[in-house]
Amino acid sequence: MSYENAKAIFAEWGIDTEAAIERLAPVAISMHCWQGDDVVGFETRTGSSGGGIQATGNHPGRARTPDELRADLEFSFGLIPGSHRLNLHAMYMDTSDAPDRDEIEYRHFEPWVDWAKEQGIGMDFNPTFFAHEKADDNLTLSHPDKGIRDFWIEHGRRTREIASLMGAALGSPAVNNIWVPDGYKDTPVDRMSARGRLERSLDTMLADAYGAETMLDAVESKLFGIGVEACTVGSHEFYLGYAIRNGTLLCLDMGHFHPTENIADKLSAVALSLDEILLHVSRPMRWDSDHVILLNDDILAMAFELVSADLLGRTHIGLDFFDATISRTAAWVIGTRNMQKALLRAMLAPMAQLKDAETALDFTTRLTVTEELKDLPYGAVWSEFCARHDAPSGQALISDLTSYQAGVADRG
Ligand code: RNT
Ligand code: ZN
Repeated sequence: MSYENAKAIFAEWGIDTEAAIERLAPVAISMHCWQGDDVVGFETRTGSSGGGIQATGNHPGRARTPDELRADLEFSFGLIPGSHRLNLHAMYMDTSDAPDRDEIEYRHFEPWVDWAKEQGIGMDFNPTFFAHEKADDNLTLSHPDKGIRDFWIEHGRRTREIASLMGAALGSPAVNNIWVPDGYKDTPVDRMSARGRLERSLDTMLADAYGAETMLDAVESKLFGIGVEACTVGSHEFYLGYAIRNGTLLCLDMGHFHPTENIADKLSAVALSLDEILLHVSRPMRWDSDHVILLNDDILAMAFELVSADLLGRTHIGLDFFDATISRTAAWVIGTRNMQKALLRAMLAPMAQLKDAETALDFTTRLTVTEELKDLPYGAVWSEFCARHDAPSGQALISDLTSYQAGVADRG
């Protein structure tokens, strides 16, 4: 179907496709660097895997150097309509030095910032509290040993300074997201002390003040992880309270709740108590499996809530998935485009009509409209959006992805 025909069909519903296309364009998605190399990073001095983060698969083409990762990112961003952001983890330093986590400095990340400047994109940042010998017990900021806590506090303090310098250099605040793996495999007897230690470590780590125009702090909760099945110190309740008390962002990762919980439902609830929210959009399958996001009901519900509750202005949309069984660049491109497609669908909904029906307790109309909407020609509007941003869709997208993957398949 042509865009003009689709536009006319949406117009019959009172929906302005041009307005939706304009509204979607400035929504920047923060694409996570770690899909490109299976969360390995570029440190030379650590080889530990503590923290329970694991990618499955050995598909050819894993980026082994910062230059390879940047090349893959440039290619991928080229196939994603609009201008987006790079979300970098501290373990992705680009330097010939070998600083330990408590020794990192801005200069170790400067090549990334220079590259982002060239690309005209913003950056976000993350301390890396895993894949390190001092995280092998799955305890970092809440470790009973003060020396280990101090090591990780220093790491976190440094990432905040680095994020602030990144944000200043790029003219857009960098969200610095804190996720720690801390927890217990078996049932602990003193959860309170562990949570007290985590809180005090965070307080110390966050003591230095940085302007919101350069850096924003976020804290990410989790239900459980591999190796910490019994108790996660930084649970949802812990961080919800922490974020409200301390004015940080709260990061909601879609893989970090019970499998039947509706994460989209949480947005409007936490938004009443928080200024800003960070999302890790992900696709858990039976557990926090971090599959590439599909255009499925969960993502559509999340996008719908962001638009319906008018939260796009205070929600940072980050992605968090990693699959090493498929082309890594295809994973980025497909996942990021799916997030955009979901937002486009939400922006093409007759929101006022639906809200009016609900207010009038006319649930029949609400149901009829939401179901009829599913047959509207979203694909034609999406292709038009892609074309206006010089991004391919359909067969052209597939052939671009396939030929790039063929070019990286011989990486060792
Ligand atoms: C882990 C968290 C965290 C990580 C990244 C790499 O369960 O989701 O966000 O995936 O920091
Ligand atoms: Zn996450």
